[in-house]
Amino acid sequence: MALQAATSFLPSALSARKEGSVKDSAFLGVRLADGLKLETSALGLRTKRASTSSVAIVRAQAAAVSSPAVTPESPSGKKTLRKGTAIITGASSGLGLATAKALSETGKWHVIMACRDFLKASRAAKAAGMDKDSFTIVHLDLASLDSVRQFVKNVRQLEAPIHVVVCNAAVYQPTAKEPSYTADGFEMSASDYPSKRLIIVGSITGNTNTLAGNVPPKANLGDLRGLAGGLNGVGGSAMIDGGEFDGAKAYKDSKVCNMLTMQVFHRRYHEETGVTFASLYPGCIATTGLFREHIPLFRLLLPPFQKYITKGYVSEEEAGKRLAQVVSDPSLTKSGVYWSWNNNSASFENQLSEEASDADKAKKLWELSEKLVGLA
Ligand code: NDP
Ligand code: PMR
Repeated sequence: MALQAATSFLPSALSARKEGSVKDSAFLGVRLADGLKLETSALGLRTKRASTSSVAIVRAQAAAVSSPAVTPESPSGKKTLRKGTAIITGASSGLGLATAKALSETGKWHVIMACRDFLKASRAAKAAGMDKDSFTIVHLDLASLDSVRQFVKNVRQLEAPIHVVVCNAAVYQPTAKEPSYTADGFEMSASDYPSKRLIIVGSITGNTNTLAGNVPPKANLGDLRGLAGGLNGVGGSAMIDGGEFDGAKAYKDSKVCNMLTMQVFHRRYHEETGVTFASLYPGCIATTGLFREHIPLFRLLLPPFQKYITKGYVSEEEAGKRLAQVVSDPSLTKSGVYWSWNNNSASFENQLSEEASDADKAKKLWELSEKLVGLA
């Protein structure tokens, strides 16, 4: 599951365990040491004992903002205007890049492009015409927990408060006959401000309450026995439900995990921290690199099929604007929500499938993920 480690697995690594009245917060597989400086305003991960040194904090991560970032905390008492900072995983192409561009163009955001290929990200940002002062590229390979931990260290060194994290990176391996694995041995497919947000990109194809979600192979996590077995294909299955490997199903399953993970975050942290947790289906962005492993004929036919038959097509630019809206629009602060857009590009709160809203499954997914990344 690794990659969607980006989305299901990694975010689920943001754990907070109650130990008496003290709470540990960890992020992306990294538990933070006790006594770190508290940066709750930027993070949104605030604890009830925020002033005690035993509260562990995450400086370079989680949570979020809405547009102009106004803080009333200057010594003179005057309000100052400063930029929000958003981390976007997989910002080197497709939706992530389009969102980075849309945010940087507002002039109100600095984007940390969390990418595995520095050169590609740099070229992509340049080709997109992004102002070089509006972004920083920080290396992140989500297929390695060591890289994730290093990324957190690197971001902390930037000493920038992080206001939004967008878990966007993904791989889709529909033609793979055999599973591929991350460095840690997990199957690869398996992501003082007005508001603070953590966004995990979901999809319609993981929701079996839709036509698109009923195109075989359908998402189904079963009883999570494959995940419980380590998802490593060694003496166990590489699929979350414990079945035969199927690349297309692995992707859809990972999207269900993304949407479930968002809800666990919401239940565990929203009330206490005020952070908005949300997921979304941005539309079918049929031109992105997501389909790079599909046969050329499929890549040729998918855009017209989605444009003229399903009418689910959306351009990368439009999808980027949609995700940027979920990042920063002051009206989209509701937490625990899965956003979609209608034909007029108006956002609405959509219904998740029965499985993608199963609270017990979500809890089990979270707990198993915590164990697998060594946080529990
Ligand atoms: P792209 O393939 O264009 O973008 C995926 C991004 O993820 C790339 O930047 C890629 O980096 C990055 N990535 C992949 N593996 C890793 C890794 N191990 N470490 C770090 N980054 C990695 O696809 P999309 O833009 O379409 O996908 C973005 C999100 O949108 C995904 O979550 C996807 O599931 C979701 N989505 C897409 C839809 C669509 O129709 N396209 C529909 C619904 C949801 P690199 O450039 O180095 O390959
Ligand atoms: Mg789908 C009815 C609307 C609809 C929508 C919105 C999508 C989105 N798809 C729809 C319908 C159909 N698709 C139908 C009727 C078919 C059968 C012909 C169909 C087929 C299909 C395939 C083979 N569709 C696909 C594939 C893929 O390989 C893509 C996929 O499932 O990746 C996991 C895909 C997609 N269709 C979508 C979207 C958004 C995808 C992209 C993947 C994603 O969810 O991120």
